[in-house]
Amino acid sequence: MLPILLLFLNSISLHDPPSQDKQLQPNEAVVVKVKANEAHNRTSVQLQKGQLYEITATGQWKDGTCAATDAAGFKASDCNSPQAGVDLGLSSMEALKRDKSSNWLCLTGSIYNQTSNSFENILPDQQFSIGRSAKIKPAVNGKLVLFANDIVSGYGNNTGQLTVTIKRIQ
Ligand SMILES: [Ca+2]
Repeated sequence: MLPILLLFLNSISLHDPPSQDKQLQPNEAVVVKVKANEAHNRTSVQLQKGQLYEITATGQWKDGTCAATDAAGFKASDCNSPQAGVDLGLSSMEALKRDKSSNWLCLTGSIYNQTSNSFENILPDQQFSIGRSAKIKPAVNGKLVLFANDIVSGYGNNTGQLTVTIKRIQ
């Protein structure tokens, strides 16, 4: 009997999808790494409309030769200052930022209501600013993707990563 049972269990695990997106239970949290140089960091978390989540970030990342910053990001004038000694031309590109209203490299979230794990050149169903911490009640169900706020072509000179906790509160 035992070999047959083992074979049966084995066949079940073989047929599980390799990377199923996860729905969180109340008070359940997951921790993910979010890289500054990736335009779409998959979290494998599936947010549900109407539920309440808290997203918090620790760590630092950098844009080019600008000073390192945390998840709140920085204003172009802080990088372009004489003290910093550099000018990436950020102040002339404010209108091209993926989230125009928040800082450069501010931690930002997107929700994609789709089954595909391809996010390039697809507009999210919802996008929101997070910074160091934010509470989010999604307006749609979907996959949570995180990124450093930058221009679409600006990820190559970013370095570092944040540790981000996604917790369902309600
Ligand atoms: Ca950049």
